[in-house]
Amino acid sequence: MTVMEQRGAYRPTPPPAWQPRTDPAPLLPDALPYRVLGTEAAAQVDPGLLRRLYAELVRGRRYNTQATALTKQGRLAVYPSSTGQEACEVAAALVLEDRDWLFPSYRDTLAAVARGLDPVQALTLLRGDWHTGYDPREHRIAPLCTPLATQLPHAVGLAHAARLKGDDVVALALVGDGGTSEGDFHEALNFAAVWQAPVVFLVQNNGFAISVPLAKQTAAPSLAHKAVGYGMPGRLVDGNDAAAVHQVLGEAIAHARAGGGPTLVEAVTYRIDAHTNADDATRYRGDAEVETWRGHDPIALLEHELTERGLLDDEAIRAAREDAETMAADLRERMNQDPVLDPMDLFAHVYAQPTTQLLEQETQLRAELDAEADGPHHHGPEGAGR
Ligand SMILES: Cc1ncc(C[n+]2csc(CCOP(=O)(O)OP(=O)(O)O)c2C)c(N)n1
Repeated sequence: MTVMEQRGAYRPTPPPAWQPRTDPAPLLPDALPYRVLGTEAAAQVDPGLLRRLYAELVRGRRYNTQATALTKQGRLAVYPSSTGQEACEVAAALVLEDRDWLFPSYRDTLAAVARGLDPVQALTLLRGDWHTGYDPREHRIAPLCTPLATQLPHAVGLAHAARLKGDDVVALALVGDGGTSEGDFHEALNFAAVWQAPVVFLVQNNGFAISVPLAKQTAAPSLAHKAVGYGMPGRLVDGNDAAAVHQVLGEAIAHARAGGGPTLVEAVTYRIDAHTNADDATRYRGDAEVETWRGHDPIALLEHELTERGLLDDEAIRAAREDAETMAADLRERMNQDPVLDPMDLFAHVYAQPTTQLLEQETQLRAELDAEADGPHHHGPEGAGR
């Protein structure tokens, strides 16, 4: 037998007990971010929904500029702006049913406001007044999460528990591009897929994790591709196309609700403002890049579609802007009032059973406040202890 004949006779067999698993092909994201506005798909979208999205985008942009202004006036400690990302924020809020849950990060106060949360309550945490500032159960909005990606395992846990209880609830969790490099992202996606939990992950890829550009923190072909390794579908969408984000999230939520399991959606967008008011973005990115993205503005994209098709006239544009001004004036006025706070509230709702350390600190603070109430000169040198 020749060597070639021997080779021909060789039939490799798979390792023992190996079984083919999920076919990765259907899980792969599209090559290009999905678009609706400016395409034929736009004609399929309910004009009422497009107009609603438009009004909310205009309001959302105004909310962002007002909140940023409040940081400059010392009325808000910090504000992570979502200017440029309003399409993701608004679509995420509008696509959910009342019974569903939203799991936001610190950048997503707008999503919470668009879901119905009072704008002042949404900013309580960022003003530094209170732990969360609202009752998460009232609007089914989990606390705004500052530790990156910790909201994701919470979302999976809630979704899985709801399914075990037979409740028709889907959880939508928001996270940034930087957050996808966290261990919590991995654990959340892994368990979500293993349990087929009714949860949808929306990654707002806004280009940066503070000053770190995406290329410096992941080598993945796209963030949507990360889904495939966990065995769930990944979808790539233009994050500035509100109709596209709404559609893709809507499909993912319907899939989850029907028992089809989780989806990872990557929305490609851009953070127009600095990371927060404490960041100087000119130190790590050029004006030209920002200008390019201004040319792909979520409000302009939708306004163009609506006006082209005669679905929005000057009067409707004016009404949307006026409504946004009214919201901003109300926010300004209420945020300019000094909040009445009880420092002892610091200890409320931290643990169901307070720790010994916490109880000690509580006693100490109580004593300091009592001493202060007795007279301002009782605690030694000026400013000591405070
Ligand atoms: C666990 C953890 N590590 C680090 C930080 C500090 N930190 C705050 S925001 C941020 C960048 C996050 O970027 P990304 O996830 O892309 O979200 P974006 O702020 O762009 O919305 C970092 C590193 C944090 N909040 N939590």
